[in-house]
Formats: sequence, structure tokens, C-alpha cells
Amino acid sequence: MSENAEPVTELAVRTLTDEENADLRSRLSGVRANPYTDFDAFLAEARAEVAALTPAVHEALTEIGAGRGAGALLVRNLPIPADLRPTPDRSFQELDDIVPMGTEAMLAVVAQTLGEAFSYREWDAGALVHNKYPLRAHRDVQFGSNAVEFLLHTETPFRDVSPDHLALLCLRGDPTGRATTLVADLAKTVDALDAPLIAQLSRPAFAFETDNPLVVLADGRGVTEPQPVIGSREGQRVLEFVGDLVAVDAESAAALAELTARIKAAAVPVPLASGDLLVLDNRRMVHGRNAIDPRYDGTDRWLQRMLVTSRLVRTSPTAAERLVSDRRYANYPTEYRQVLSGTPR
Ligand SMILES: O=C(O)CCC(=O)C(=O)O
Ligand SMILES: [Fe+2]
Repeated sequence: MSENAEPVTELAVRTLTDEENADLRSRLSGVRANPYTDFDAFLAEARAEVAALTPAVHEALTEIGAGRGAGALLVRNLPIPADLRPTPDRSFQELDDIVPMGTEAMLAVVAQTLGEAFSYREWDAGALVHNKYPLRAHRDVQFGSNAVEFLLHTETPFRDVSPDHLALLCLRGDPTGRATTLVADLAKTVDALDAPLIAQLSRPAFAFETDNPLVVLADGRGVTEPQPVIGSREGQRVLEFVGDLVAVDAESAAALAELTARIKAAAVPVPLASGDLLVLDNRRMVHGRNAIDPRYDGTDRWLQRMLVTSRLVRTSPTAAERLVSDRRYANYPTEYRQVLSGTPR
């Protein structure tokens, strides 16, 4: 096992000058279509502005898109409107006025530089731009709008199409200064494991507990379909990890505990301020967030997110074709399903 001085998790950082910030703001201000009601028109407008990204940011995106260098990129000092509305008190898709914040085009330009924007039909009422902020009703769930510790996770793992990259844009930082996004290099962590551990983690022995189980274990726990943490798809190694996975037997439980400890040790804090964009290579990195103290008064932290795939075969898909089905949805815990879909509660 290498206990070298190299940090396991690396983060690349690019910071726009104020002039570059102003230039990007003015170039993207021409994007008028509403991404929540007419994504196709919105994307066509945003795409025409791909050159608005500075060469340094473009190059950094190309690197992370190709899986080279650091698996995490932080771009700082992006333009956020000074008159950003108060952080909403209900799911974005439940708002009466689903107006764009003016920041979506920036995310779209980033997403389209990396691959193709996509999402899941069952999530966020099919929106391709996700708005995440603390919601009282979601306090304790493992979801971006919670307040408890958000465990380290691969974004949307164990699906036919998992995101290759994700982009998280901070519209409003945490007023308490407490929120810290965490990023850890899963690929490097796995590469440092010995062969018996790798063999254990390669067995389909890891699942989520659920009240809508596909499998009921000998001890009575209901779980989703067991999957390997180290798997393969189309001949390529696929790594998928989530902090609340459970193991289906004792050997796999020991391996999962060991990996969990190492992944936590590898995590680096990335506190996000307004105008910070975090891009993650979801094939290599896991991310999460510490517990926070939301105020639920319109001043809370607000992130906007887009998911990216490099594997949708069709070029320039329509908005409808960008939504894939989350076929594991039926086995999710009922509470989690309600949160995901944005069902009013
Ligand atoms: O709140 C955070 O910093 C992490 C959010 C997250 O995991 C996500 O939106 O995918
Ligand atoms: Fe996430």
C-alpha cells in the first residue's frame, strides 16, 4: 500500500478575472429562452455562445472531459445576478413562477463542452437544470436538499446511464459559512487497495436498504438489486460508491467498511461561494457535503446542477431524448422517491 505524500484527491482551480466575468455575463445575457419550459430553444441559444468561455476554462474542461489530470475542477468568479431572488421554500418545479435565474446558460455551455446534458425522467419533474437548496421536509434524507450530512456518493450510480460528469454552480453560498462540499478520488483510492479487497468489492454484494425491495436478505433486510462497487460495462472498469450502501454478507461488509474509511480519508473540502462552479468526473470521483444548519428563510445556500453524458449515441438529441428512465426507481425507498420526483408533501 502506498503511503506516499502525494495528495490522493486533486482539485484544479481556474479563476476568472473581473473583466472575464463581465465579458461572460454580457455574452450570455442574450440567451433568453426558458430552460425549464423550452429546453431545445434554450440550448440552441446557449450553444451559440460556447466560445464565451475563456480559453483557460475551455482547456480545463477539455482535460477533465477526457479524463486527464485532476478529476475535479473549480472555476471561480463566474457571474451571478446581484438581484438573485430569495432561495425558494419549495421544490423548484412547484413554484408558481418558474423563471430562469440567468445562470443556466453558463451551466449549459459547460455541459455541452463536456458532452451532452441529460437527466432522468423521474427526477425533478423532468427538468434538465436542477435547483438544489435546503427544504425542511427533506432535512433527513440522502438528497441535495437535506441538512444532515450528505454522504459521499457517485452521482446516480448503478444505472444504465450514470452521469460521466456533473456541474454544480453555486448561486448563493451558505450564510452560516458552514457548508463544505467534499470531493474524493475513488479511482485512486481503489487503485491503492490490495487484490483480496478488490476481489470482494467486485462481487455484486452491495445494495440500498428499501421498503420496496427487490431482494430480502436472510436477516430480513429488504434491499435493491445487489451490485459490485468495482464493476465493468462494455469492457471498461466502472466504479460506483455511495456512503449508505449496505453489504449483503460479512466478507463484503468488511471490504465496504475498509473502502469507506479510505474514501473518507481521501476527501478534500471544497466550500462553494456564490460564483463557484465545481465540475466533477463522476467516473472517478465521489462527492458529498457536511451537515448544515439551514435557516429556511430565503437566505439559504442554492446550487444549480446539470448532468452530462458522453455516451448518448445520438448527436444533438431533443429535450425529450435527453431524459433517460431511471429503471431502478421502483425499488427506492418510498420517502426517497417522493423527494426525487418533487412530489408535493
Ligand atoms: O450540496 C452539495 O455540496 C453537494 C450536492 C450534490 O451532491 C449534488 O447536487 O449532486
Ligand atoms: Fe450529488
